[in-house]
Parts: sequence; C-alpha cells; structure tokens
Amino acid sequence: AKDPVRVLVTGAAGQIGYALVPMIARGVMLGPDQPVILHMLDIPPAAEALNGVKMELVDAAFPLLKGVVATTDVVEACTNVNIAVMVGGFPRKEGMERKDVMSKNVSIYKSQASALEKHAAANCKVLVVANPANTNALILKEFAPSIPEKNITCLTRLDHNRALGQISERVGVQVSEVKNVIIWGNHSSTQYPDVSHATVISEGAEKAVKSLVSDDEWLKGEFIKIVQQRGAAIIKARKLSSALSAASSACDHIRDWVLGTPEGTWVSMGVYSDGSYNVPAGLIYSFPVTCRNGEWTIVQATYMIKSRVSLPGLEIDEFSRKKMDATAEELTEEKALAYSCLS
Ligand code: NAX
Repeated sequence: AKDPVRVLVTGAAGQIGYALVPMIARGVMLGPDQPVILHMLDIPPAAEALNGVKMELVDAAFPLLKGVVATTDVVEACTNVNIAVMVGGFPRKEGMERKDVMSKNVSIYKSQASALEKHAAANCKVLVVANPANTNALILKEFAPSIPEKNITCLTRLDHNRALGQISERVGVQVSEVKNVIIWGNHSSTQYPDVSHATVISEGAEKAVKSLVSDDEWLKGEFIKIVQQRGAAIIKARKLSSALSAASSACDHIRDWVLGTPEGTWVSMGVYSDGSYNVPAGLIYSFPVTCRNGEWTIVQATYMIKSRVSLPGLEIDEFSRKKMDATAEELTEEKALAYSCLS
C-alpha cells in the first residue's frame, strides 16, 4: 500500500473547507488508491467549529483517511505536509478599503510562507485559493524563497471549469466533450476567458468552438462577461459565495498537477510568469499549462505556425492581446499595492 500523503487545508472551518475536506478524504484529489492524512488549520475564533469538522470526518469513516490534525497552530499545521491548499484569508467586508484587505492578507501569507518553508516536506506543492489569490500566492513565494517557484500556484481552475460549462450549454454537448479553453491572468473580473483554441467533440469529430458558435459577438462579449461575473451571480443566488465548485476545482487543479493532464489537453493554472506570451515576468498569472511527472509547463507560443503542421503553440490575436495585457496590468498594480503594505 502507498504511504499516506499529508494534505494541509487552511481556513478548513470555512465553507470551502467544509466541501473540500471530504473530497480529499474520498480520494477525489489524489486518487482512489492514495491514503491521506488531513491537516486542518483555522484561527482561534473558529477552533470549536474546526473541531466539529474533525468529528464529522471521523464519523464519515473514510477508508483512505489515515489521520486528522485539527489545529490553530501554524507550525503544527504545516509540519511535513506534501500538499498545501491555502483557503484561509481575510475577506473583504463592506466599506473596507482595498488596501486594508490587502494588508491583512499580506501579513497572513507572509507568516504562513515562513511556516511552510521551515516545516513542510521537501517539494511541497502549494495551491492558493484565498483572494486575492494571485497576489497572495506571490507574497507566499517571496517569503518562502527556498520553496521552488514552480511549486507555488493559485486557483483559476474554477474559472476554467466555468468556461467549459458555458460552452457545453451553448453548443449542446456534454462538458466532458469540451476542452482547451484558457483563463489568462488574474482570478478577478479582469480575467480573460479565451476560446480561440478550444474544441468540442461533436458527432465523433473534434471541432473548433469558433466554428460551432457562429455568433462571434457572443464569444467576445456575453460569454466572457458571464465567466468573469459568475462568482457574483452565485453570491446573488445563494447569498453565499461558491463553495462546492471551488472545492471541486481545487481537487482538479492538484489532481492534474500531480497525476498529469490527458494527452492533447491543457488546463489553466496561476503560475509564476517567466515572461511567456509577453506577460511580465514575476507575476503569478494564469496560463494554459500541461502537467507531467508532477510538473507543469506553460503551453508555448510558437512563431512557426505558418507550416500548418500541428505545433503545440498558440497564436494570439489582437483582441486577445489587449485583454491579456489589461489583466496583467491589474496584477502589476496589485503587486505594487501588496508591496506597499510590507513597509
Ligand atoms: P469562509 O469565510 O467561509 O472561510 C474562510 C476561513 O478562513 C474561515 O474559517 C476563517 O476563520 C479562516 N481564516 C481566516 N484567517 C485565517 C488564517 N490566518 N489562517 C487560517 N485560517 C484563516 O470563506 P470561503 O467561502 O471558504 O472562501 C475562502 C476563500 O476562497 C476566500 O478568500 C474567497 O474569496 C476565496 N475564493 C477563491 C476562489 C478562487 O477561484 N480562487 C473561488 C471561491 C472563493 O471565493
């Protein structure tokens, strides 16, 4: 039998945490043959609720769950973890300035970065879910310099999955028949959901979404808006923000990262930019990636597209370029704001 993998979930007493921990304990994140030990962290005011979640995990008698650590101590929570899913953070409350929210999260991510750096297992993989997700991940990276930058990511898979869902409804195919949408940039309303390279299996053949949805105006307008604003639509309907879909997407993110993406399919992940696609280096920006052997690789642009053989690169048109730059600009501003909170 495999050795258990230790998975940290911060903010585990919150609503995403409540949906996420049973998925992990059932093998949705790491596979049905992978035992896990859950490490759950929250803050002292939530300690009792956290203990209640631990009681329910015991009561659910998950065969793969080999242990549960429920704690308000960051060091205990981070010790020897192989995977860290960072859901805990300070939410924006009505009337609060952006800078105040940023400042709270910068201080949380700075201290949790140090704890992870000192106490997590070597090669620990980190996924930041808490907003502002890209910038929290960047702060975590800056304050955990010994964790390889390749190991620090943020969640845009929910946005990616939302885009797949919208295309599936529009074209009238199962969502599993849609692939290769892209979320570029920030997990915010400036994100760019891009279907330029997306395909659908229809009547047994793979076809470009653009050839099936003749309404280009919808793809360039309504579709983008729906995906960008979906979080707000869920809040309006549920009076609570997305939780089950966020938890499910976090499992998808880690599963594909660890176990690999299917041949010919890419997914969206917020990763440390190396300057690919002329996105400024040094931002955590969502790119199309493929994963193999536990490592992600940005799907690369190619400038040899003329040959028309199927090269893996993606061509970026002017419409896309503008949207990719706008969301990069927002991230550059967020980064500056985060840094101004450090001094
Ligand atoms: P909740 O408020 O239900 O839960 C957050 C939990 O974090 C609470 O239990 C709180 O006590 C805990 N917490 C606060 N500070 C902490 C700290 N320093 N250490 C450990 N735990 C701490 O929020 P929930 O709905 O679960 O959302 C969690 C985060 O995910 C939010 O920041 C939210 O904005 C973000 N989201 C990100 C998404 C994404 O796609 N990247 C989508 C869903 C979600 O909106």
